[in-house]
Amino acid sequence: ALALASAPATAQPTPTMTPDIATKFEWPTASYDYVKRVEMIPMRDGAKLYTVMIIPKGAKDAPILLTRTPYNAKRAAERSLSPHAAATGQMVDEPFLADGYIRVYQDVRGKYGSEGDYVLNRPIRGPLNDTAVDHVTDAYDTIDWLVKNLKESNGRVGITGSSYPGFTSAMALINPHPALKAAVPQSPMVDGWMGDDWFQNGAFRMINFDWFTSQMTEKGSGDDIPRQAFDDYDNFLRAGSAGDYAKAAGLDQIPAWRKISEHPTYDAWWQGQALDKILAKEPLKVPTLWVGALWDQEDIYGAIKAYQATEAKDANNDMNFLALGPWRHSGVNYEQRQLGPNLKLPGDTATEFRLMVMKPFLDQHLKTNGPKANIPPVFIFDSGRMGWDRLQKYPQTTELKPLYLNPGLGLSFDKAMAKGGPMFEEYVSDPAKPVPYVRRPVRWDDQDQWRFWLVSDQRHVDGRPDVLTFVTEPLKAPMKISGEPMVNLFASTSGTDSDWVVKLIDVYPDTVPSDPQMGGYQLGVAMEIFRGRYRESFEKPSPIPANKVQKYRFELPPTNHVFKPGHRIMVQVQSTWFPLYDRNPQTYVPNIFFAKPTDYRKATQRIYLTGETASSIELPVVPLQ
Ligand code: PG9
Repeated sequence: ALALASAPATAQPTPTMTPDIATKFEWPTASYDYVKRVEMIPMRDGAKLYTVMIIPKGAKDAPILLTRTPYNAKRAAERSLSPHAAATGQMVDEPFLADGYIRVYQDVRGKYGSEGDYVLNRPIRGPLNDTAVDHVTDAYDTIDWLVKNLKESNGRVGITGSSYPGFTSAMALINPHPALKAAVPQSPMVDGWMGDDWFQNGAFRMINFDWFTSQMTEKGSGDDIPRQAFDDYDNFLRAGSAGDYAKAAGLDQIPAWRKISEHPTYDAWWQGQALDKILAKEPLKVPTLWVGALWDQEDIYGAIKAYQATEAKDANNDMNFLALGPWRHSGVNYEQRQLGPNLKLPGDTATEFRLMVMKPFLDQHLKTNGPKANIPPVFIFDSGRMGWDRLQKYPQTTELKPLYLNPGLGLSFDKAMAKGGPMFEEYVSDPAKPVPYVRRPVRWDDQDQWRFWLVSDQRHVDGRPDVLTFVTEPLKAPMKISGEPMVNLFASTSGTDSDWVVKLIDVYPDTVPSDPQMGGYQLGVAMEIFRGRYRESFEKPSPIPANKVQKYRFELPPTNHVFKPGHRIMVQVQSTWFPLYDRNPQTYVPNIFFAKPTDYRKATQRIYLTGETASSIELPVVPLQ
């Protein structure tokens, strides 16, 4: 006979009009394979920081992996509301939680559940921070609490996270707590003026404005800036200067924007916050694996520069490690099989990295008697060969070989001689019609457009009258570069200020039978902008003398790339990259944030190609392995 389910006997039936929202609700978690513990951890100044701990049930002698984030610790620790630990943390956490690690997420002070004041990129205590606390002390106090209060732990802590959490990971390395045994800062924000989120060589990354409102209009999540038009190219262009755009969007109410707009140059304020400079002072005390991405659209600078700054004092080459993967910003923590609609990778390179390098590295240092990891000092992807290289150092060479921009829009290792005076190519840069950085419409809320724009086909601007394109013949033999190429541009402008954008591009053969959509593809290998007013000093900008040849020397982002036979090498030069960067008015003004509409003027730009003023890109050419 069927047993009929019967309602549990209650003393009184629930009255119909009882409000139906539970007064208190808790998931029954008895069967879960982990415990989630939430604590407000006290810091030395009394502020308490919201901290979530995912503790596998039965954990003992367990390593701890910590992330300190401004992006909502509670949410980070609940990717899914699952009974399984491995599904509740982020994708990157799966193998750690499955292996018994304790995973900890904490809101930085002043954000989401944490008390205290939020200061964007809170500087270390000293001239820029007269409080008793910074991310150094907050990391220290947190680690101290964790090892004293988590009886399941083995007292060994690692710290990791990407971007802002990469920055807080790097901060923990300064006067580290003795229980901090390893760090994996991923795409850390290291120098916001030189090359991470806010500026690149002094050109302002205007596209970031939504970050101010989404992060700093509320303690929790704010919104993006409302848009007039569908295309952000129109929205930013109509606004005028970056300052005008910010004002119209109400950003003057946000202190972080006011501070940034008051510091347009690389002054003591920016220099005092540059983490690579701070980290360079002392040898690393904690084994550190710096992780960067070759196509990082937000923080392409931090990982490589922090690695280079700390490498000098790594006498035995056993504390400081570098990994550069074929990824977008923070892509290391997700799947990376393909970048954008076209560029295919040989598999899920990010998961492969996490399992082959990151996990063994942390296991070695965090597990009790952790097994030695088989990890080279530098693990870097070759973005032409499409495979990993294991290197002893990076860059592989400091000897650079100039590839010259030749008359007739050629590109070769031969310098052209001046015949009857220097030769040049010219274009007119018009701030009223700036070169778009992606094919329009430009949409900040199109996550894929933003995330993968660095690999987008540069044919979308090739042929524009304000973009010069120099190209080699198809290569007969492979050529490998491994290091940071150096731009050596000799240029004049008819204005008194100017931006220079230089892109090193791999042009695929006309036909790629195995992957037809890659036929003729123009893949950016390393691309950078330089604001001309800083050619002599980043601290003290100066007007450019009109129509006089000036030398602009600046580094491109890191490369590790084989240009294959049949491919061609291309260099594109232009003077706007919009609205990723604010427009240079091309007339010298004290602060470009507040340029007036009449300051924006067309300019004739000349790139010099011969003799003493032969422009080139100096390449770190290395033998093929
Ligand atoms: N790139 C972001 C950021 C870091 C630091 C400051 C501001 C923004 C991030 O992804 O966290």
